[in-house]
Amino acid sequence: MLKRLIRKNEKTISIHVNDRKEKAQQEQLPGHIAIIMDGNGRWAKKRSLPRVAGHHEGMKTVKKITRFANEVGIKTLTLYAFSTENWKRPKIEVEFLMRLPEEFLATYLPELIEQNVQVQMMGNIELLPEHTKRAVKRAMEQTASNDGLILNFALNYGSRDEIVQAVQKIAQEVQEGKISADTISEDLLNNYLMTKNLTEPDLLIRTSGEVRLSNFMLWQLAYTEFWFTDTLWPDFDEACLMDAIESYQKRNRRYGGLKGEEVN
Ligand code: V07
Repeated sequence: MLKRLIRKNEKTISIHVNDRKEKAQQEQLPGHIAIIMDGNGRWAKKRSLPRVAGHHEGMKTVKKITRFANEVGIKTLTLYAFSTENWKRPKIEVEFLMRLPEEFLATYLPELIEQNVQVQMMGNIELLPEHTKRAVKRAMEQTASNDGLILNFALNYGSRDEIVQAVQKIAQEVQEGKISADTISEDLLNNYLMTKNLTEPDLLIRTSGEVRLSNFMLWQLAYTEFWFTDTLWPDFDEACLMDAIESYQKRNRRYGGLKGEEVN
């Protein structure tokens, strides 16, 4: 595994990711990490490879980071795999992307089961191709009783879409007399979102140098710490995740238990 070299007092100290992991585990970890996995196309372009080669390499990074997040003791990992906007990409690319969940699960589901990982999805799964739907539903079923890391894929997910769906459902229940309008609260709305069974993300990571949310978890990220890196997703590794976690812990320490709300 990668070592990071630090120059300190004229001495070069190498810190193994495992040491960093153990150190981080002695402090409060981000319970829920959400990642916008950007830069797969750019990674491929740099190598004169087709974009899909970047997506495929990105899938390998998903395995590596899932394994490591579980080892560190992260409780929930949400990964933005396919947005509602991604349908606008060339048909051939969309078709390739829609094969990735199957390929990923064919090679990795046994390990996920063994590692007690629970696979979840958020997004409009029903609109996925039949073969993709079958694979992801099977993975959710087969891991439903696991109580280790929750691996939550955002597939055909858009945050505004999620909020609109929630509002429609609430409006319908008001109309049917099941709830009254004056009981609508943040807590109630939370219960109509696709994340209703999850904690809010503590840490958001976006790779590849872009610094925007791109319609990802707009409601849920209200108090989340953001961490951006220029590293392209296929190049992202355990040491990068430790950078993000350590940065989170440093900020958390600075709050001294006040916890983010003192914005004034
Ligand atoms: C996808 C690889 C990661 C970089 C971002 C785009 C390409 C893993 C999955 C996946 C999804 C559901 C599931 C198991 C695996 C995936 C898509 C794209 C559409 F149950 N990676 N990955 N799905 N990429």
